[in-house]
Amino acid sequence: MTIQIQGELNAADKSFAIVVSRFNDLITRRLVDGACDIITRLGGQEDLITIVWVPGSFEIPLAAARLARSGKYSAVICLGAVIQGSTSHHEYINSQVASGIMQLNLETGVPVTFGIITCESMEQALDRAGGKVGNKGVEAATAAVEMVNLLKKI
Ligand code: INI
Repeated sequence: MTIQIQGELNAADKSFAIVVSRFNDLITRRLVDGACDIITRLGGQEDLITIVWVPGSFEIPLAAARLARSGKYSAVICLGAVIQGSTSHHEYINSQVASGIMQLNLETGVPVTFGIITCESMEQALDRAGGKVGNKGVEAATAAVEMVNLLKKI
């Protein structure tokens, strides 16, 4: 018989840090709302959620690193919105932020989830911030809850 292990979607008594970019805050505020809403719906407490605002997505990994290493949080949830412009600027931000966040997961052992929308237009971003394609903040927070519980078992 196979052994199958997965993390429960139970956020009770867990503390979460949310790092969120102020750049494109029309979008990122919706991601924060989605993340906080799902954490409390999964049994988490609002007073165990800390929200840290940074200027732009590029600054997310440094703040997330400080939070992950502090030992105060069960998981760190990273939220941002990088919308493609007329130059390749966004590509540098996306690749650096994604690899910075992955590196933090492996170095700290603390789940650091990726809720950064990377898309071509404001319309696509709105679709992913509570519109017709869901909410990346909800996804990233749900993944954080699941990983915290999974890591306790393996
Ligand atoms: N930051 C974002 O979060 N999203 C963007 O779309 C974006 N664009 O397009 O420029 C952006 N730029 C700012 C960047 O994250 C840094 O804050 C800035 O370069 C200072 O380090």
